[in-house]
Amino acid sequence: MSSPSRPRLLAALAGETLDRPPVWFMRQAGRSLPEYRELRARAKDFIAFCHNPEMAAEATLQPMRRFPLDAAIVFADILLIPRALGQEVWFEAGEGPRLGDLPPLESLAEQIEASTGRLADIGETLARVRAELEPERALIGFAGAPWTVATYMIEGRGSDRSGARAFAYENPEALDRLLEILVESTARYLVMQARSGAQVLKLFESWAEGLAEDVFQRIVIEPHKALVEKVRAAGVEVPIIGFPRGAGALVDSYAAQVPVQAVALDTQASAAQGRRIQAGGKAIQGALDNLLLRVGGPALDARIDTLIEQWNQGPYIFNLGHGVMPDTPIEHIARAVRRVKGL
Ligand code: 1CP
Repeated sequence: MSSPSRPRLLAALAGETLDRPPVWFMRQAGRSLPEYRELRARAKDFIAFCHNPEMAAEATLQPMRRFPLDAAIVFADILLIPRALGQEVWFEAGEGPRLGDLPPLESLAEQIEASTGRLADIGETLARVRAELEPERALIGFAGAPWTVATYMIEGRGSDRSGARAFAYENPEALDRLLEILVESTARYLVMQARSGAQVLKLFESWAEGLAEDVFQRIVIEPHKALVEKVRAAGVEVPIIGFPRGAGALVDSYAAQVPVQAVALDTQASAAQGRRIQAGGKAIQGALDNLLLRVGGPALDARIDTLIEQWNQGPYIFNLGHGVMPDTPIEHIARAVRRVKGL
């Protein structure tokens, strides 16, 4: 069993089966919380918010005060990397991210070294949060995975990714070069986060769906392997969670090949798929439907119990299959956390 102050999340990531799983939620900070909306209204814009360590630390800690969660995730965004590499990024109110034209790849590459320094504010946020957070609650750092970040850089906005997938077929060498640049800059960013207090790192491959097996191998699995290897080569030993959202049947191949400590599963993952990954020596995380969290009621309670029953025979981290929706009632989040913890 874990010692009283060892974070439960770290025990699960070390491969331990626990009496109950650690619990945290993707997008636990953010628009579902009134205190977040109030804080957000005081920031000049979303990017300035992410780069303000005082405000970002506060946003990170807000859900920790409200709910008995086992982990905090640093308040930042996956699109800070393209901006640090020199591509323009802004957020249109109510519409989501917008990016300027993709700069020439070699000018992006020239910015790799400087990009990590431009992200130092996020390290400062992590240090502030770690200093305030109780020792038994873990702090997670994160980055977007190369392909997911590339889809935004290529398309200039959130999309159905067909433009980025077509680019992968039409310009394979350019895409491979872009992914290589993102592997290098993201590895440095994650190393910086671990050195600043992140005890766990998570790679968000939010748009892994709809990829043919050979393409998935080339643009998801290989870059993830290279990234994890680079982080390890820098001497960083903290556990890493990979989240190939939408990978479907290809999740097994991901779990078998990418040397992460845990695979986060999306809402569609089957019980058997999760158990196979655990049997292969990795922890799993997930996969409550974020829509069910919004709906609440007896169906939510029942699904929470089912997930714990089907997966807590091995190392398991309770979470959603995708982030908390902004209009999720706070009482549902509180109720779900209490139920997982048996309170
Ligand atoms: O106005 C606002 O408040 C902006 C809303 C918002 C928030 C709260 C954005 C814009 N990003 C964030 C924070 C954020 N983003 C966090 C930290 C908060 C937490 O998890 O508690 C994290 C981990 C992310 C990661 C992120 N950003 C992902 C990967 C996770 C996922 O949901 O799949 C992605 C795809 C983004 C891009 C992004 N940033 C913001 C939005 C609205 C989006 C999605 C756009 C789209 O749908 O394409």
